[in-house]
Amino acid sequence: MATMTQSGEKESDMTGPREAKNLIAGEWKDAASGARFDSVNPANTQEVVGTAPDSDERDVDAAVRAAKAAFPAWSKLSWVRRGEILDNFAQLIKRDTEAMSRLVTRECGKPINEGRADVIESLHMVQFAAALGRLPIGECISSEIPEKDAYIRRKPKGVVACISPWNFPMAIPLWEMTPSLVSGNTVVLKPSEETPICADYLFRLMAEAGFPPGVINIVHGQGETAGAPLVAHPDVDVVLFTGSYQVGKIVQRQAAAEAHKFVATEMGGKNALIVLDDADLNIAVPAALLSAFKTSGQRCVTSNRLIVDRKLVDRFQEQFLEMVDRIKIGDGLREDVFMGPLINDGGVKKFLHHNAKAKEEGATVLRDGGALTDGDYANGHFVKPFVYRMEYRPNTFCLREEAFSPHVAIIPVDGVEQAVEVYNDTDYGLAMAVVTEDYRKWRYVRDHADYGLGYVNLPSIGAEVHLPFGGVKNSGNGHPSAEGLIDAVTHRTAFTVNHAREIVMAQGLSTKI
Ligand code: UN1
Repeated sequence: MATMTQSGEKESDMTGPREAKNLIAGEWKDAASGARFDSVNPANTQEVVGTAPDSDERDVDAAVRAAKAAFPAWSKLSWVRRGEILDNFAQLIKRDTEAMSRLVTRECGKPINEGRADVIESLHMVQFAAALGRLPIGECISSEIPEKDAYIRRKPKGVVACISPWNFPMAIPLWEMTPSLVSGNTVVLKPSEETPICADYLFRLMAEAGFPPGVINIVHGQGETAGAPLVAHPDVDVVLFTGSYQVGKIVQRQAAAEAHKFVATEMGGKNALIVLDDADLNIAVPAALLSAFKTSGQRCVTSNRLIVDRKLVDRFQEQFLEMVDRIKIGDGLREDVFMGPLINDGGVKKFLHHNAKAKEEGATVLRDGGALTDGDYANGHFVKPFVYRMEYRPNTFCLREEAFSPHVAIIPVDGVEQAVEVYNDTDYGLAMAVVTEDYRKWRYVRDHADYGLGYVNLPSIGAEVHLPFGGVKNSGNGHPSAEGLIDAVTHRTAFTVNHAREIVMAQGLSTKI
């Protein structure tokens, strides 16, 4: 018998394939070409989670036009009113949390606890943006001339194009969309082609929450045929991109073709956990496990490098491997699973390539992670952790390039200064965690390492939405996501009012005519 979820949907509807649609100007639509693509469960690729429109530039153009047409009325509403609609949306996420979490796990493979965390992070982002509707935004400042009042006001920029990845299929689209919406912009989302059904779920809730037609638009499809025309569209004012460095730099170049267009890119990382000689191993070992293997190493804040002081590296290694051997790998819907599958075949190939390179580069392999292909693993993209020890050498591929998989190096170092030197030897600079009891040492790391997100006695994962999320070097172009995006999607405009009966100029400028 079909059971009902809290949202009133039949359980059978939740587990059967769902049909995602584009939402353009308030109407649910197929792609102009009529083509569709499948989204499959990475734990069992024979299970089709749903299908989605394979859109092209015609659909993108219609969505951008709809967003542009909706902008004048939406931007004229008060921040408070827009925040109230976001609050409606937050209530719907609360209602559907469990169904959404299970969908995240089925569509991107993350274990159910991580599916729930993704949905909770989404809820937090919507709550944060809704609250912004009632917080003081902008500034009132004094002028040189007492009779003048000067203000800095935040104005929405217009149409915001959002391009989001599959690894946080609920949270990251909302990092991008909710600061844009509360500040008065309209949006077009092109979600990852790996997780269209999660994005469809979000849009069905947003439509139910009462966003007016054209304010929120979604166009499903592939990067080249739907993402590229969206980035290039002349009526797009802002592009918010979260994804790989390789794609992000193309997006940056494409968006730069138009002077008015602003782009914020959030890209990869080759992050690290630094374990110093005085570290508490009861913190360092679990912090290493969480940093390396949550989401099967597929977070941009994953640590592929464990930089450990030589004085305790052997003890650390022994305890770390003992925990690695206890990791349960499998279908994430099982509550006891710690590591789900990789997202697709390309992810497995990348993992195996990085492992082979590490061997070539002289790694001492401690756990030889390969693909799991038998029994329960036969139809999914499952792999085992790859763990190796390696003495540091500059310009080593496996120590510098992001693997986006459970590929982990233990690198012995001598002291905090060398730890930071090794940490900085990559073109990325996203997340850094250090384990130490000594405030002088963490202060040294704080001031000399390149990162956007720094942690002490914690893993390198687990940022909260009311902080800016972003990195330096090739990890981003300096415009962080989540809280940080308000700066990207609004203009800070200066506005000055004269209350005198005559004109008095700043800088002593004469008004004599
Ligand atoms: C990502 O790594 O791709 O900080 C996003 C975290 C999460 C977001 C990660 N809040 O781990």
